[in-house]
Amino acid sequence: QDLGVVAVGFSKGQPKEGVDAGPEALIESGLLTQIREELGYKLHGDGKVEKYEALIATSDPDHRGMKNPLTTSAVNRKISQQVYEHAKEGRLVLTLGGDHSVAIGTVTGSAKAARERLNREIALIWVDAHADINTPEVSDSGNIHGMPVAFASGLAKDDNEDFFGWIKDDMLLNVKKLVYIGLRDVDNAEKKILRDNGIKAFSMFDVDRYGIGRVVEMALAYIGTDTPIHLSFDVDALDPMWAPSTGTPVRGGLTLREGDYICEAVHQTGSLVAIDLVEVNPSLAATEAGALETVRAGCSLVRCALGETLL
Ligand code: DIR
Ligand code: MN
Ligand code: MN
Ligand code: MN
Repeated sequence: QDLGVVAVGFSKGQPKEGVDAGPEALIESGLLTQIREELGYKLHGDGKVEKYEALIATSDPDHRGMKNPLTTSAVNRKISQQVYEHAKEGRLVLTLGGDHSVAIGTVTGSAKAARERLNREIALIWVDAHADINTPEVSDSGNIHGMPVAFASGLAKDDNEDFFGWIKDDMLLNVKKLVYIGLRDVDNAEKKILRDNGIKAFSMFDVDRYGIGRVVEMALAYIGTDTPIHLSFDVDALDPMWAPSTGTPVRGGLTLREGDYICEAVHQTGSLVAIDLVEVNPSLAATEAGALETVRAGCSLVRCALGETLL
């Protein structure tokens, strides 16, 4: 199968440096080689990490409380185009982040391609400790990595093309096709957005209550069959025991096996069209071993989503 790879060295959706080095660490540990040689995918894209230097604004003042809004908008506009171009060729698209703001680009790109190529709306499975659905007005932090679902679904919008106004209707995610797994640190304003919009969410409470097998079964049943699936996996969905080297770790998360299981089950549907693996920040762990463990966990998730572990 053909796999489009987009390696995004971007960190300005949040304040901590180093998450832009995530894709390089994943690739250096051999991820793309394994995908090519052991899993047999044909890779498209040059495998180089993009830094989008030409798109970094020299002056980027806050807009509606958002930090680095011009740069984050411009970089995501480019990512959206890159993902769209792979997806419209029928390639499965793998995006390595970078902070989770990059999903504004990935989700809008795959939503547009699925409408054009398959005449379908995508479903989005968002695996994360956080809901990332703040609008600029309700966000406490102003960090755009806490807003990607709002922008990708049209819950947040802006008329100005320089501030995400480039997101047109044919690029939008239908919130009825969104399902969360792993939530445990959701802001009050986000809880209200989830309630008001009837958004399907499985928190860690549900994982404990039903077990990961039934949670994924319910999530996939909610999406329905014959729907292209975009999987956006924030490595902080995993417990810090497995993925300590990330910007906003939250205890009480998924085990590595539970994360891998989600990826395996989504692969098994045969409907996967795009995968994001984000928020691996090799510079944040207390020990070098912690950074290495996080990279290994990220690689494991991606390989599972590509079918490695299924017999
Ligand atoms: C918080 C933290 N909800 C915010 N969000 C994220 O800044 O909006 N941390 N995404 O990873
Ligand atoms: Mn998160
Ligand atoms: Mn929070
Ligand atoms: Mn996230």
